[in-house]
Amino acid sequence: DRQELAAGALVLRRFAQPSMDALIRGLSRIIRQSPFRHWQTPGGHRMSVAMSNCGALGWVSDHRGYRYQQIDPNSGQPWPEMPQAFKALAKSAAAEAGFDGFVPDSCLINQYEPGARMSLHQDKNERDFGQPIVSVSLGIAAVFEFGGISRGDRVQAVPLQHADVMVWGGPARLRFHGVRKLSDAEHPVLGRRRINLTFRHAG
Ligand code: MD3
Ligand code: FE
Repeated sequence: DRQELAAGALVLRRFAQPSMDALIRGLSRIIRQSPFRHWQTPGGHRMSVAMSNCGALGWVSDHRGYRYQQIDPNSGQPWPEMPQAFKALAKSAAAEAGFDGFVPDSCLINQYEPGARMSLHQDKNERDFGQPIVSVSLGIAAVFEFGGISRGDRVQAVPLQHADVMVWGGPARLRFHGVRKLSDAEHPVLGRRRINLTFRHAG
């Protein structure tokens, strides 16, 4: 099941289902090595979403700003290696949207507990906006907000469920987006949370 929200914005419903066991095993290994933590925004606020990363580059935020870096600041070590099953899923989803040869070097792992949200923003910390972004939703359902190229443009509400995958490229790459405050629910495998994997070629 395939839905084009706008030019360059593709939703692939349940696309991650065949890889689910490997994704969950990979996730638990990563989180043992680099546990979820709440970054501070450059303005000094604690983010409601807890984050970790795997792959060569990890997205971090602190009083100095947002950036990608090779070292997990909490451990002083490189981020956990990106599991093969993560790379393979990101690559095949990107190919579905016409981005053959996508090789992610970064996977940001966002954990939303009930009440957590992500306000409307653009992803602008990557070097090459010609590279797509692939995102994978796991756990309880959330409402994704998909806006336009200006902050004030109207937003489309997109319900996202366990195993749904989205690919953002080309004209959609710099559109505003966010996640509505998560309602309380329980997923049989992941419990009372939503996890989102975001694959990028950041370097
Ligand atoms: C649309 N995460 O980490 S993923 C983020 O569900 C982020 O955790 C959300 O936005 C989440 O930056 C949404 C989907 C996504 C990612 C990047 C995009 C949608 C996008 C870039 C451009 C347009
Ligand atoms: Fe984003």
